[in-house]
Amino acid sequence: GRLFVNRVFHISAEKMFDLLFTDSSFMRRFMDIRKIIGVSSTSWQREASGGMKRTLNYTITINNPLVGKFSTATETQTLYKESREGQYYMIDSEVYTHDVPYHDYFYTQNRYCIIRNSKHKCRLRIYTDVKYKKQPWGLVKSFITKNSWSGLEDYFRHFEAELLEEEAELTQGSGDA
Ligand code: YK8
Repeated sequence: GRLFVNRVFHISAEKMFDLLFTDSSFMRRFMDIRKIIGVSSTSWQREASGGMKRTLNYTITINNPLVGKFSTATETQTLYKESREGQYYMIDSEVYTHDVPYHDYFYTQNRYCIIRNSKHKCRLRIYTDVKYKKQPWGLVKSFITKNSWSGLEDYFRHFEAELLEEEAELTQGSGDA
């Protein structure tokens, strides 16, 4: 896997969770810019295991010439029961892209860790892995992996940049920099 984001933000852990994992205006705006459309989401539901789960469905716009322009996707997010409100949040997200070539072979697993650093700061880590449900032919596998990494890198670089903008807006004039 790869660590795409690893940075301290001048945003509290609680606020970071809200920005990323609720229907926040930040996420709505970001999805808008990425042309992720038709977003529907369940609410967070308690699991028997003690964790929480929610599922998102949406259509992504792809700019990879090898692939069609759109794909529907399903993202299942699990908030681990070890998470502590305001202190530490660990969320695993599994993303299935249903309309890309070889979609029945792979999915993407993103792990988000939000760790309280101080009252107004947290560290955000985003770790990504491409997972295989069945083993494709070697050449196909490297093709999938390569194309997934480039798409993911582009996405998370943009995501980090937008979060930095959000941080700047939130801290503006708050006087506790
Ligand atoms: C989520 C992983 C792979 C996929 C894409 C597939 C190419 C297939 C190549 C063929 C287009 C928002 C990605 C990047 C689409 C976007 C997905 C996003 C960024 C030729 C084999 C969507 C996080 C996420 C997870 C997986 C990403 C896909 O919040 O390359």
